[in-house]
Amino acid sequence: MPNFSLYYVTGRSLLPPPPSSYTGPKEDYYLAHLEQALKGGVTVVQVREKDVDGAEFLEVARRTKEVCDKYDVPLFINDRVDVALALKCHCHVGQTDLPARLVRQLLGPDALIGVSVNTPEEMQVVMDEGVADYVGVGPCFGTQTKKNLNPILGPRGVRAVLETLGESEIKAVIIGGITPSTIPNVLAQTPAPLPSGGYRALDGLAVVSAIAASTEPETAARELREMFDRKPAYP
Ligand code: TZP
Ligand code: MG
Repeated sequence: MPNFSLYYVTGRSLLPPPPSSYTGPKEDYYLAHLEQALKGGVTVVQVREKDVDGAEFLEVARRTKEVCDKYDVPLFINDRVDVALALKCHCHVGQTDLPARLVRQLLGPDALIGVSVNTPEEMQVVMDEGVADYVGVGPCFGTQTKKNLNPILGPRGVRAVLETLGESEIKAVIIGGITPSTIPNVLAQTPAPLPSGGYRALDGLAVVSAIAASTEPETAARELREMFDRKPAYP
């Protein structure tokens, strides 16, 4: 199972203009920016590009995979099981995409599958199905990045989902408004006490704009990663 500590979901429309030090083709700046983020400590990448389709999406995903392979970082494709299959990538689906069970049938036992979860009830369904390797829990906070946002959970809502997850082996990352200023509260308030006496805490932080919109993606990723890795240990 990969290390989910810093999960970067791409969003090319959020990228800043290339700096003057960048001399490559403008359309390739996305890849140079991604590579910096990987150097800074991103551990998992998801291609999520809502405004491209068809051959263009496939090409973005293919080139993203080349960069991720170089850093030995797993790549998830958002929504598009066909593209995940074609490129031998992992796949992330939301509640209204293809059902995780079908995604598993199509991708086989070795692929990793992630599912978005907004409520304890949705978390329970994912656990009963037994197909997903991890869940993306959110949105924790408000965000401009996603249209048609589900109800905002806040750290308490995320903790309720983690309580349902309990001691399950399914990993959990948090998404939605995760930035260096929100992370301290997230890390302090989300661990869910378990009947056994321990805590169920997050396995990682998922971000779009905190990295995608940064002019210094390596520094941004390093800061996020360090904040997560420094989190207090729960008994
Ligand atoms: N799913 C729930 S919130 C969100 C997604 C894809 C967007 C998160 O973006 P940001 O910029 O990290 O708030
Ligand atoms: Mg989706």
